[in-house]
Amino acid sequence: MKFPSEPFKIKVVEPIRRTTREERDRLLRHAGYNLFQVPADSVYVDLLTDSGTSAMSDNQWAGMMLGDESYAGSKNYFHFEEVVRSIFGYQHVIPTHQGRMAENLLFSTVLKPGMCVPNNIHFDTTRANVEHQGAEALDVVIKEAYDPHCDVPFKGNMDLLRLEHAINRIGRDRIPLVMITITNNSGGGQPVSMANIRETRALVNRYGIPLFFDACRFAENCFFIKEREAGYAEKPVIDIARELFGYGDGCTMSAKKDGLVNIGGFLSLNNDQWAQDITNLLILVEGFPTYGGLAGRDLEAMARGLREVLDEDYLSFRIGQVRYLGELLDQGGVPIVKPIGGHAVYLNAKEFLPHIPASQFPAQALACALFREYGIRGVEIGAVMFGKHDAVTGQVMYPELEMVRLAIPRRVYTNMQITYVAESIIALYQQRGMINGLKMVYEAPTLRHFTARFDELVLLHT
Ligand code: P61
Repeated sequence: MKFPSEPFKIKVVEPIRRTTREERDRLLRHAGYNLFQVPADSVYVDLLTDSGTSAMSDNQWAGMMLGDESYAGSKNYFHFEEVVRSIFGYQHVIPTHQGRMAENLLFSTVLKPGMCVPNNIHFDTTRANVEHQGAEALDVVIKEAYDPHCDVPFKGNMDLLRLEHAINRIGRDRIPLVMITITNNSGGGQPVSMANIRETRALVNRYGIPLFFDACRFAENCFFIKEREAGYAEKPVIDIARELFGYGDGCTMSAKKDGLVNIGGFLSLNNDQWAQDITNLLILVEGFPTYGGLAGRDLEAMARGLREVLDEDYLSFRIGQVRYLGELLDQGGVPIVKPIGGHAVYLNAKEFLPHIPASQFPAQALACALFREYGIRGVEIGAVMFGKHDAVTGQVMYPELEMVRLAIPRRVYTNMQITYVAESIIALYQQRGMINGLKMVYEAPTLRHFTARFDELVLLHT
């Protein structure tokens, strides 16, 4: 089958409320045109994120009932540790309540002001946590990643030439680690090839620099390797994952993605000294090392989710469902980023709304219109999330890509709901001329997209 059907049946349902356009219009104005500020129960299909929004399996829920809530030495921790070691292969397993805490613990331990972390593309929390230490977050993805039309199979790859130049320019002593984000969320959910990871390893080895993965969507990345990379078609995805992590020295993980849980994360690594320092900090800010900010039941759900996510029937349905949405949109003429990513379809807002200049936040305007007209919530990944003021001139610097991400929660929506999303976006595309630009009227100093407020520029383009 071109698009595999669901490899599960539904046992519990959550009703969704239908709202009117008038109600959504009112809510949108009240929210300052920021979709993070609208109540979730006014959303019909919520594609804001695939993070923490998965449906857990009956097996995971059963595991929740086996939570051992002992302060120290919970049996769920040992199960979790065993599962993480069996997939990722690193010695130390440090649970955290979610991914950004793993990033915070790692970077506050290994970074000093003036240092630098190269990554294919830092996700916003990763960038913010690096910069919070006074260090530089340097993106060194291949240049094709910035071309929404360039249809190459591993668009998340590191640009090894640029990486080597950066190491020589900055100096090995100022780079405590190199990171690779799999899949590359900010570049369209694009995978990184095993060959590129192997070559990155060989390069950093020459300089004695450790390699870490931002592993949030590792199973999806490994499935793409199986589908697209020569020599991997017959390999089980779990073996691909083991090989991949074998090229690294550690990883940060938000289990809210490929851990198939609603909350949880971890940091796993081999360096004993770093692990000790991180654990000391963990005790200060998260909790005892055998629960790290989570309940025993959460650790059990995570342990089970990490195994389930490697099921290949699940993965082919999962990647297929995202591709199904992307192909419907593409056939309907809607400009999307190619190739279709692992967890999301990205609308190319610059081409969707050519009448709205970059200074009027076309992707934010598109995301708002999609909510107002059809009750669908996506997320802006463009100038609101990544735009910056130059520190010296104060001038606004715009990111190259201006996108609306439609992230598909795992095991949550049926293909009929996905069809509704595609048909709605195609209809919106046909009336795109009526969408107005926005003016930002409030921004916070960091991670501004969560709380920014806008006004609609109603008359400017008519
Ligand atoms: C997402 F609008 N991602 O994609 P935490 N690395 C990577 C991520 O994708 C990621 C984290 C680290 C989210 C949630 C999100 O401004 C936003 O468990 C590649 O969320 O702490 C999270 O993991 C951090 C959405 C996060 C946002 C921040 O939707």
